Amino acid sequence: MAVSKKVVLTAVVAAFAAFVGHSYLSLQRLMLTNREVPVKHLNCHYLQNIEYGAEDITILKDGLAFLSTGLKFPALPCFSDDPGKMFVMDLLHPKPIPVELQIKGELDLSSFNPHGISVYVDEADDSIYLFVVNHPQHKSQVEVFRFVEEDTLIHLKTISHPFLHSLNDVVAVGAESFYATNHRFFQNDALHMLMVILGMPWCDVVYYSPEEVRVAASGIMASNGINISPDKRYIYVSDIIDHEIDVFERKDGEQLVYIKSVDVGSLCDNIELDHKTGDLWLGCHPNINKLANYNPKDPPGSEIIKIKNIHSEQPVVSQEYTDDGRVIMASTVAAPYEGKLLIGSAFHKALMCTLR
Ligand SMILES: [Ca+2]
Ligand SMILES: [Ca+2]
Ligand SMILES: [Ca+2]
Repeated sequence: MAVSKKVVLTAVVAAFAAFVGHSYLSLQRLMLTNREVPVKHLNCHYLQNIEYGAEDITILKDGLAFLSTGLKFPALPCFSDDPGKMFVMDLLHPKPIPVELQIKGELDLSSFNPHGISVYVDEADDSIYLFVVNHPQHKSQVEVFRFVEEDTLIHLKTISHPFLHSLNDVVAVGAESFYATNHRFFQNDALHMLMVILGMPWCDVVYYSPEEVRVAASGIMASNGINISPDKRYIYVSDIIDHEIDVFERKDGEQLVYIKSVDVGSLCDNIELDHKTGDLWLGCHPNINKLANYNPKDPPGSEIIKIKNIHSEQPVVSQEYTDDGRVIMASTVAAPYEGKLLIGSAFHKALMCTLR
């Protein structure tokens, strides 16, 4: 009896040790813990007024850039206690400078914590709607604003729903409708970690309209950035810990049909599109362990990746900019516009670079 107890105990300890070892190795592989990228710079300068992160940036066809800044997020460094802010910048200006947007309406600005953003231009009357993922008190909701005059956002409404539980990014497809990503399935940290270690693809994309809220796509390990092709036919989602971009086709009735995934070899965050070429530009984390365990002496780096011809048989994935964190830490977004590139970060500064 004593012998068999010993055998069982030994087997349990061995199984536990094997699980711990397996977990450690899978986390290293998912977080690209041992990855270092050689520095590859462009001609860039820091944007004025952006010191505490511009997690998401998007640029309209007429050169107007919107930036969400000052994100506070569990496990991410944050160097300011101020609430988050929205900025606008005109890239057609000879010396573009981000200007803080004044927010009017009912929104509580003291807990404003903006994350992913998207703009919808209503072609009927050129109205500009800004959709912003907001985490007041670490909750998840979407704020809808209308951009008026040069520097004002009018808050129209707050959208919250049980399906919109762990929001990261949003892409507007109408003045009142959008797709949004949930980057985790479980709220509980231990269960979330277990899901990641076991590689469970349980994250989703949710479609929202005033008439209907439903899961539009699932089978994703961690859905982060989301965006739409210039012809509005395709939706792209970054499956950040699976190191790939998922491509979906929009069908009648806002049904999303999975087409394929493109490997990027990095942990890519937000997705922006070149309006003219349709190329995808990705702000990525070359080694997310350095972001999760922030050490100013060995800071998290930045990596900007471009995908050309994503719908062809052989998409071209190229590294356009990398840094070891000495210039810019933790890039989350890269937005191109007419030979310029804006690079934003989770908690650090933002850059404007020249592409040609
Ligand atoms: Ca976005
Ligand atoms: Ca995947
Ligand atoms: Ca993001």
